[in-house]
Amino acid sequence: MNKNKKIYVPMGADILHSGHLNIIKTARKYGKVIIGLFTDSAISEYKRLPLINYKQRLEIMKNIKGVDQIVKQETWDYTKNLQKIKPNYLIHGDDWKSGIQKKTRLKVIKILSKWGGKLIEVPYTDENKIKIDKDSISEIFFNPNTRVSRLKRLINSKKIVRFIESHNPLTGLMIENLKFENKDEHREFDGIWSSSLTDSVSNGKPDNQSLELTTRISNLNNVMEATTKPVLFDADNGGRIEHLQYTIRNLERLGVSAIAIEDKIGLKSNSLFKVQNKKNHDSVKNFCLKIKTACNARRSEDFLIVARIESFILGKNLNDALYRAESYSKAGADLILIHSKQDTPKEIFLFSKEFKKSRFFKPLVAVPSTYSKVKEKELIENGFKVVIYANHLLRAAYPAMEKVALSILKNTRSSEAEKEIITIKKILNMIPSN
Ligand code: SPV
Ligand code: MG
Repeated sequence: MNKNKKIYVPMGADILHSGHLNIIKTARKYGKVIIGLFTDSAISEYKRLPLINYKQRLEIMKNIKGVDQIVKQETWDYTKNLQKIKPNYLIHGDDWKSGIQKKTRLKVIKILSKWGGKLIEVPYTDENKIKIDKDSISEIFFNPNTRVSRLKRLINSKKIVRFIESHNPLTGLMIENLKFENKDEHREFDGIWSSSLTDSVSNGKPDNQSLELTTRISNLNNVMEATTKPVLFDADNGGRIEHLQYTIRNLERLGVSAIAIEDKIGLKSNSLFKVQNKKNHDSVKNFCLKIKTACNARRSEDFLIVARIESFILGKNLNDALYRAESYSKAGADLILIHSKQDTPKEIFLFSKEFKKSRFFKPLVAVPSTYSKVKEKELIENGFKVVIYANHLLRAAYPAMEKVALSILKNTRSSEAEKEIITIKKILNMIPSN
């Protein structure tokens, strides 16, 4: 080993296996091993958040034989670290010759060549071949406590955290596994929105709390069981303040990551209805008390309280919304959901522009149901950290089912509908143990 030579080894090292150790062993033969340990944010740019957080991974790495130094690798672009360290070699698995990382590879070769550095590629170790049983590993890591914390970790790691509604375990499973990938991007839903609207409607009830909280939580339990992603629970106005602590504890025990409570009182009606009763706006004082009660009830600081402002929904102005945002933030809210039923994001962007100036600023949540043309990039640019697609799966399912049912009525058989529906085998295969 030549200690004057520097070897850069980028690594996520979430679950260490013999593949990682082989790379380190190979690197040692060439010289001093410098691990570029990916941060949670770097990993979540392209992959799911690691099971083990950066701090823990760092601690493990420090104790691996043959590792001389560890540096933070904050993006998938190695340029900054390479230019600083000027390693003689970079070692990487040979799996990046195609796919998302192909461009990075070419860039690495070019940068290294500036000081005569070389890329060494070792055969990639397929985790499946070394019998890593991801399910049993997940079981160790996905206990309700670690699940609760994942939303906070995502918020700290990602530019935007993407939620979509799920109203039953099967939709939850779909959200769990769905991915979009092209040559330089990877996208998936980060979490599940447990919507009062879609829960109520899919149970044949209006969105006015006639579907009781206990029933919603008990249904949610089944969604929690089938999934691992963070859940944000829509608790309407949180119910009676005296009951709120029990709701919070119940949710936390299930592994839910956050509760959204809205500043409305009286008989609840859905926020997207045209006609709203201004009198149904809670007082700032009372709602702050609710937030404080919620904060005091939680066992873990990682369980997040989302305060939802209904000022724009109820026809109030920007000043009202801003005053509430600052007050709710001071009361302890972790995130502010600013709701709107306009068809453009104009009013919420005016709000975020002003709120960003406040020293009580908290990350913002958007629910672009009516202003659906807005792109996530614009939300990011305007200070939003969470986006919720609040009702889309239920709205997608209903017309599809109606079309098939109508086709059966029309044709007095189901054959014509076959092309519209998935096979029984596929639907059964959605359930992991099948
Ligand atoms: C829900 O999905 O239940 C919501 C969002 O609370 S909204 O329907 O816009 O009120
Ligand atoms: Mg709701």
